[in-house]
Amino acid sequence: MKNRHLAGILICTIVIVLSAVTLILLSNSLVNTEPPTEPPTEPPTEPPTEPPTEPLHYTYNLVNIYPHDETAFTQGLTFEDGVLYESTGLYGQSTLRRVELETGNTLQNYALPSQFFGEGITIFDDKIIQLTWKSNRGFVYEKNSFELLQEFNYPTQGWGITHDGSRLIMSDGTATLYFLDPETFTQVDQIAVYDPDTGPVARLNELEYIQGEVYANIWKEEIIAVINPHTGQVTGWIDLEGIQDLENRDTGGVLNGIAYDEEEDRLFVTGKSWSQLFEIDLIPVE
Ligand SMILES: [Ca+2]
Repeated sequence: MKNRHLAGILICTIVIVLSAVTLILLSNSLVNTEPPTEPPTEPPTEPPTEPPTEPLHYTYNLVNIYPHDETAFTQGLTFEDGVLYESTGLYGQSTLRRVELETGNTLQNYALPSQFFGEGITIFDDKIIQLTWKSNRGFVYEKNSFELLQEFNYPTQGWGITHDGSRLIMSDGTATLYFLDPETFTQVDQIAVYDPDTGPVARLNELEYIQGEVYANIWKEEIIAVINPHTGQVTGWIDLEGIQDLENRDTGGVLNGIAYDEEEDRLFVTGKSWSQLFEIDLIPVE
């Protein structure tokens, strides 16, 4: 009798323990299968788009006139550390040079091999990057010594070049701007430049990145386009009509060369074989 009683107690205990374990497992599984209690998600939002706006129009005021070497067939121009850096074109005459703003004197000069036609330049960190016109060849120099450090290739013609602090921005005479990795020189993006009223804007030439926008000479015109580098839209037109007449002679050379002094907020323009370089202020036109 005693053994049967003990067995009964044992069986009851086992049943109770098993029931408890089952209940715990069940309750856990219930908890685990509950749907996640995340708040309802917002409906997907469209990426921000910038609606086209009418381009602004500018004319100019002359602030200063500086001498410019009229033998310099200007194809690239930029300003850094208080001096101009300039690239000149023509076969057998192409150079990279450092130029004193106030006198126009060439402080340092590097002659390109005669098979290269120099084009745009930009300074990225301590390196000068120079394009050539139809050779698909770019050159990288040490900024101070002009020592040639590297060459690279690109598939298009080379016209203007600037940078936005992280990417090189390049033109090739079409309505396209190309974005290149500054270390590998591979293309990482491109945009089509357009005016919301008139469509594609071709013949983009010498470039300068100024306060978040790309300024581009339009080849053979006394006009600079101000371009949003994210959308390609022209946000402003700078009409420099008459500036070439200030040369008071027919150089045959067109406006080409935009440089910006970021520290003193000065904007410089010149042209191919012009004897002067102009500092200008932009004046909005109603
Ligand atoms: Ca420039």
